Amino acid sequence: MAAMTVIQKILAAHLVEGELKPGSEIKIRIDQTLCQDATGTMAFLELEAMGVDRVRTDVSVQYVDHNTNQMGPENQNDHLYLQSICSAKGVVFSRPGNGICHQVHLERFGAPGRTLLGSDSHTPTNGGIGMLAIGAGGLDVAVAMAGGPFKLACPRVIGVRLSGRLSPWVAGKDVILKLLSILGSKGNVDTAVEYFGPGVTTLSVPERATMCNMGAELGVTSSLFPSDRQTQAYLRAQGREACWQALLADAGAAYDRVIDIDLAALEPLVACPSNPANVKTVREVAGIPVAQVVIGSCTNSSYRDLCLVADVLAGNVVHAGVSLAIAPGSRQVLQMLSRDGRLGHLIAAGARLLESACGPCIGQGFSPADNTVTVRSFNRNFSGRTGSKNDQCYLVSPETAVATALTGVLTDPRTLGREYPARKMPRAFQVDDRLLVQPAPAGQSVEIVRKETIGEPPRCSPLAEDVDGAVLLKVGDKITTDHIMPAGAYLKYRSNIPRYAQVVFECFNEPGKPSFAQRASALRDSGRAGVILAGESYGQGSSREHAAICPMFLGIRVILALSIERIHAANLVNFGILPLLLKERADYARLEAGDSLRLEHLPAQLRAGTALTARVLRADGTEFAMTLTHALSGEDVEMVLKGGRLA
Ligand code: MIC
Ligand code: SF4
Repeated sequence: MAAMTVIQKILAAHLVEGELKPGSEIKIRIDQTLCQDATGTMAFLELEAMGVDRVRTDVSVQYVDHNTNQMGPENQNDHLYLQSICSAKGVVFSRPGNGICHQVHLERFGAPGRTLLGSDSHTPTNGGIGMLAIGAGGLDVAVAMAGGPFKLACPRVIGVRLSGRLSPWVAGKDVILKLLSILGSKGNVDTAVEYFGPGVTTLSVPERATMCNMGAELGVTSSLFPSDRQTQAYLRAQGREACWQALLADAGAAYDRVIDIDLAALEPLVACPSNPANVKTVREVAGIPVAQVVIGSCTNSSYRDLCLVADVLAGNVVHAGVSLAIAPGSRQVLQMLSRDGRLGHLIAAGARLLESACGPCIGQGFSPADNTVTVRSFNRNFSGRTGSKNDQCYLVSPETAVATALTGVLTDPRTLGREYPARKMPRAFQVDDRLLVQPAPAGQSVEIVRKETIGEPPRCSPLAEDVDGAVLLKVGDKITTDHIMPAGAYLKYRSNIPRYAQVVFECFNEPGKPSFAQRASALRDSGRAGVILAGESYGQGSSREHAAICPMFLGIRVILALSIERIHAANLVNFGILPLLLKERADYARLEAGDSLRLEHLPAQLRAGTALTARVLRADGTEFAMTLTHALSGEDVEMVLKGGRLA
């Protein structure tokens, strides 16, 4: 047998259907699933709609970490529903307060060599311990919970060869920012990243997890580290050594492409507004006045990260011009900071402590003031995601963030002139699983708590034989799911589709004019199909299937784009929206909002191959024909024609 990468080994061990050839469609068995509350409610409503009694995975966990603000009853309505449905269906429920899904999963559940499917795009965080962890829409995760395989394009594997050792004040975050500067945030669909080389052993599990976490910003299917002695030591310290296995790439394993990174040559980096791949050295932008620093999120809120932050803050007070907020990634992290006294340093320094949850990362509080800079240890800085319009959000390591909090200006931490606090991993983490609620035994009846804000997943009608559509909106490249479906203050409407749909594409609405939602529903009610026209890399970012469900609810049936990101494309198909690709930029350029689009004999065209013809009728009465393509499998075609997976 040919030499294999770790990713290929895990795929081979889980292959249910297909051939391990890059680009070809495969189905794999899923060992574990993870859901969070902002996507989980819909996933469980979908599981119920499928009539599934009990999940069939080895482990499924539901976390409450996104919707914890509780401004109004909606959030806790979701929590109560989730806790009861998890008990009934055999799913572990991680109570609010226990921490952010990816961090807690890494601590308490993830295992090398196994597969994890999560209804959150940063699920690959668990690649830090050699797990093949993939983000997907809630419906795909529901299918996996029901025991169904997960369908994906077999990824080509990019090998990132690490050599050397990080210098003081340079962090795992800087490595992934470097990789983002090389690979960019688009064009990496159906690719996976595997780290290897002599530098790997110098990186601790939390650093590895940070790097795998932000692989999501590359748009890759997954990122993964081999499982080695570091992994073993981490799992031992979590009291879980039994799940450890060594997992290394075979000598001579062939990567599709190899990227070399010398850890010793790296310096502190920063992702500038408003894309995670807009990377510069901190030196280049140092000195910008900063009004707010936030340390937390699933990227950088581990015990290791917060020890570093506390040690730097010890004995100091945060700069007078800066508001510093800190959200520990998990209750374990918070308990350990409390036990070792470091929590006291944070409090004394004036840090504003937030609960162990996503919080400001998803616009739940701490929105920055107008025309001020916010510096965050997070993974995304898409425009407006902080909850403030025209925000200026910079993404950095905890090292750079804490240095900045002390000086009040964006600061290269090496210039603090201080000794770098020792980075030692604990021999034993403080394990306390009492906020993990085990499900009721199979067969025991459980009352499902279904308050009135818990809706039903909306169904979609079959696609017509001849689709008569109109382009409602023309948007540019790199449109994220945050553009399509804003979170922030609207996150609490995740279980109420008619309400949430009112803010689809809100960022493109103009004052005094009908909103996108109004225009789309008017078109839908006239019996025509809504069409969105987009450039490259449509649907970047989060896995939220609401970016498909809510447009579908408003009558959007076709997305015409130059390219579409993996998770979003799958979500579109799951909810009956046809993702079509424009062959040429020239076609994108000549189409305008207001144009009519006719797709005749659509089922026959879709079944016949990957190219299809559309007729465009311009507002001025002129007409032209255009060739479009699609990347749908036979199964996808039938599903989208029927109106999606639930149909
Ligand atoms: C995000 O970081 O955007 C989220 C919120 O975690 C999303 C999921 C969601 O929208 O609920 C993600 O990354 O998938
Ligand atoms: Fe939560 Fe932010 Fe991580 Fe998404 S990226 S899971 S919102 S912490």
